[in-house]
Amino acid sequence: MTKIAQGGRKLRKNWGPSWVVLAGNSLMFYREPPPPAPSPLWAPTGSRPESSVDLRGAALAHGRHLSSRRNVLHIRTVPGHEFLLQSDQETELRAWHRALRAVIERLDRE
Ligand code: I3S
Repeated sequence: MTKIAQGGRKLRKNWGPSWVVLAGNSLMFYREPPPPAPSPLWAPTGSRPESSVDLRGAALAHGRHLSSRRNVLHIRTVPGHEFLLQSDQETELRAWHRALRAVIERLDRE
């Protein structure tokens, strides 16, 4: 994962591994895999995502024009935060694309 814009302002890419959790209307990025909740290890600071975005109104696109990597998905949120997700497994990225599209479409209908 790399963030490429914050509030419409372009950021320098910084690719790194991320644990990505789709929960409700949010997509959350963790540095470490979150322990299964409820867990005594689930301390407030330890469980805080590195970043989290509201998917309402977000746009998804193939990221081929934004990266030389294969299987890249571009996410742009309403406040102008932009992310690239990449997986070596095409099927994994397709699954992410489908899951995110389903949430965004559900939110569009509300
Ligand atoms: O879109 P860019 O600028 O070609 O992205 C590459 C750079 O971020 C590069 O770092 P430097 O800014 O230090 O050159 C990264 O190492 C590359 O991974 C980025 O390109 P890809 O195609 O991997 O997204």
